[in-house]
Amino acid sequence: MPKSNPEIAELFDRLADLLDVEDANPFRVRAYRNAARVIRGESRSMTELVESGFDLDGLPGIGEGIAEKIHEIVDTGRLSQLDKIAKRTPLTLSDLIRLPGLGPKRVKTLYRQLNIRSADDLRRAARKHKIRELPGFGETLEHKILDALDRYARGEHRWYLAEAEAIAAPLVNYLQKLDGVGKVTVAGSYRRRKETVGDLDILVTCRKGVRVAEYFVAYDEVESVDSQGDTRASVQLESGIQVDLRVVPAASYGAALYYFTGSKAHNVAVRGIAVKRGLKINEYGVFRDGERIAGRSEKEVFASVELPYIEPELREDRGEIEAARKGGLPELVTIEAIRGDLHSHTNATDGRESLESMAQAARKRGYDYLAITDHTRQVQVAHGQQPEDIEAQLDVIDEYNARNPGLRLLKSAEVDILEDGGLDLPDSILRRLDLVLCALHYRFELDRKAQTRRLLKAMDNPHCQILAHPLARLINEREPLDIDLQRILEHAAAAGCAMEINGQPARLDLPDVHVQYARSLGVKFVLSTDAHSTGHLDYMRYAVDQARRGWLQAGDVLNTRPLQDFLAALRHV
Ligand code: DGT
Ligand code: CA
Ligand code: CA
Repeated sequence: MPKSNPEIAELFDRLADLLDVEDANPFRVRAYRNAARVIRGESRSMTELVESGFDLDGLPGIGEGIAEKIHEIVDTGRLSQLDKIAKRTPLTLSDLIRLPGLGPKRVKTLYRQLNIRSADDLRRAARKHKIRELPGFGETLEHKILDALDRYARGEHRWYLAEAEAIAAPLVNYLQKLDGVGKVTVAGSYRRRKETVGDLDILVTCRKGVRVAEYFVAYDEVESVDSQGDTRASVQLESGIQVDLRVVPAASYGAALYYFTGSKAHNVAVRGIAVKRGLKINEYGVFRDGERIAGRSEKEVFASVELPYIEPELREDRGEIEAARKGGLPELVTIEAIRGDLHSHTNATDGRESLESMAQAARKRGYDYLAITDHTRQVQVAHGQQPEDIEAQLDVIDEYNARNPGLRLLKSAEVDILEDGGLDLPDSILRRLDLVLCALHYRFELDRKAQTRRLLKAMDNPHCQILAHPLARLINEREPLDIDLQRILEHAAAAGCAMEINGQPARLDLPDVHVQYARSLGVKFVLSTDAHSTGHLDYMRYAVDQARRGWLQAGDVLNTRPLQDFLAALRHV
């Protein structure tokens, strides 16, 4: 089974982690991490590039040695150097690195100072409060580690939706290849487009007698089979994700799809309505007095309880059933409605590609506009630009626009929000921008009062038109800011400052539930990718997914508007 780019990148990340714990040459470690980032951001498939004879070491950050390793992974599915190191490292140590709050540096400390080699060692040490005494750890982290260990022990790791997609796509493809198979659909939280998924739930219809479960467990990536029957099977893949398979007859497909799409809370609520009408809904159909009256399609199932079709993204029992009853369901925004991307980086800061390449890629997607939002000076880790560099970039953009009609590049910057709530560019430059995006990149740990004040103050600057990734969280890695979000959203609504829904798979910020609430306050939104390469422009669909889960319609999203309309709809000084 060919490895996807995220899977290949993962191998390089693991290699970097393990070498790091071993105190290997930091330049090597960095080179592997860098390679992982490049591979993850590459829009073309590594496997296809290798197979077409493409010269990989032409890619930025990929030298000859790494190119060879990519070839090895594509050819054999493995990375022998990683296997070798994994063998001499206590295997569980490499798993500890992935716990939230840990990482190679801290795992190295645990290993060196307390000889911790496994999750059990770690739990024991934490319970004896030995962890909090280590330099750079502390009591909060000790609690966090214990929590993470509990979740880990219960097998509750959650996967980014984007990771789940990279794993599901080839599996769906494989299932479809079996003769006699009809529909193959991934249901569950995946179909509801939740920001993370716990496992994959796959539904298959087929001709009578086709042995789908048998074929499923023979999939190359299956590591272990937890259970297997004629119409169902549960397996764990090598990536660690669990997959549940259900085989259903076409006559029950709609009912099964409805049931396994969930959410459980939504299903329970709808089943309650059915019971009041003397109906029974289960995964086989809708029944009255034992007779099946619906089940072939989801529409039929909804119709049996006199509800219109409810989109999967809304099925969370967060008001959708009542809205459906009253004919008040939102008409959800779609990816086709998006006219431009408002958050992108070039190689002037931490992006990988030139301004021209980014513009070209946006043009290819059919966008009307693309905002170039490189970092400002405060964000040194991302090579933030000095004000004079930004001004020079604005001239380049003007020239580009003069030479290239069609797509309009918007002059912008991702202006850093300083610790006191000030903005990292003088008003004289802010005035020259078509669009001002503001975001917070350091001092994430300020207390609620100070952090709230910081964001309110930033929005008080009338130039601040969009607050980007407002919670600054990284899923599975960094907690959201501790802020009084209600106050901030009310302030944003009053000031006309738009909230971003950032499409990066680990960000998805603002998150869905807050989006739904913010919408009720009249907050406006923009959907953006925060692209650091042309490939990342594809992340727009993840932003759209979360917007839909937050009940947004095209009218709630400013970048569904044509350029002039869009610019006019932004807050103005
Ligand atoms: P996940 O996997 O944690 O991201 O979330 P889901 O929603 O995919 O949950 P999962 O995989 O446990 O189950 C898939 C769907 O199957 C779920 O959304 C609704 C349905 N389901 C599972 N167990 C039950 C149950 O006990 N009652 C009902 N009504 N539905 C269930
Ligand atoms: Ca699931
Ligand atoms: Ca499941």
